[in-house]
Amino acid sequence: PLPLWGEEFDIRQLRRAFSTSLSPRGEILLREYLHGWRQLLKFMEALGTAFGLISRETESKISIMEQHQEGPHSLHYHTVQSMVKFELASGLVGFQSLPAHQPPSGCRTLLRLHRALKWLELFLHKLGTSQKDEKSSRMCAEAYRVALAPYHSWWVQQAVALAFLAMPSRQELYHIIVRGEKPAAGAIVLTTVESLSRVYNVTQEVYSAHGMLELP
Ligand code: 1Q0
Repeated sequence: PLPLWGEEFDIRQLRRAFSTSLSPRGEILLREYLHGWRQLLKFMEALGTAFGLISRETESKISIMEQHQEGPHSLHYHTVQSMVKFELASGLVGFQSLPAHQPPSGCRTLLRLHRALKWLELFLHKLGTSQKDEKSSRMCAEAYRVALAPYHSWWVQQAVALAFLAMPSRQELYHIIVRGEKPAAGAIVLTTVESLSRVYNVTQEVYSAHGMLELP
């Protein structure tokens, strides 16, 4: 019933984007990282209007990062590490809230995506190890409670809870995610989880080393 999904979203592209975003020297390449997010956005957009708020919010965060990448300091927005170094040295991180005329910093914006990546990691891990009768909406909600809810207002939490009710079933999700390769479906999902979690862990270390896990 949802033919569009198959043509758009490709989990292998998603995995490739995130695994190539981690350079051999342990740097996170922002271009590839954001490319991975663009893939996820395709997925979300195909889920329909119930997910409009979530995809608009994601789009907005990706765009802010892209503006930094294309701005006058583009060279510094090559990797997560170079961005952190640059914004720290220039006083642009925004440890207290930034004045309204200043665009949101790369660091605080990436932090939002970074937390959401944890949600995805937890959710996909649940999906990849789930039994046939488990509910995807429940897997979503449990991952959300751990990874994102603590950072969201009550209103956002209510809106997200509603969206989860519109989540496709586990079987439909598998259908979109891995189309042809049914026998290995769980394995494909779990390899993706591994790439996501490597990237997540490196980012987490960088942010925690600079006391940047709670930027307003
Ligand atoms: C498809 C379902 C995904 C649901 C994931 C839960 C995320 C809900 C986030 C909703 C946020 C909308 C309202 C705004 C929140 C902001 O306050 C908050 C903080 O930003 P700020 O500037 O106010 O401090 N923003 C965020 O936390 C950013 C959240 C970004 C949302 C990321 C959603 C992750 C989606 C992943 C793709 C789903 C694909 C699932 C299957 C993948 C198959 C391989």
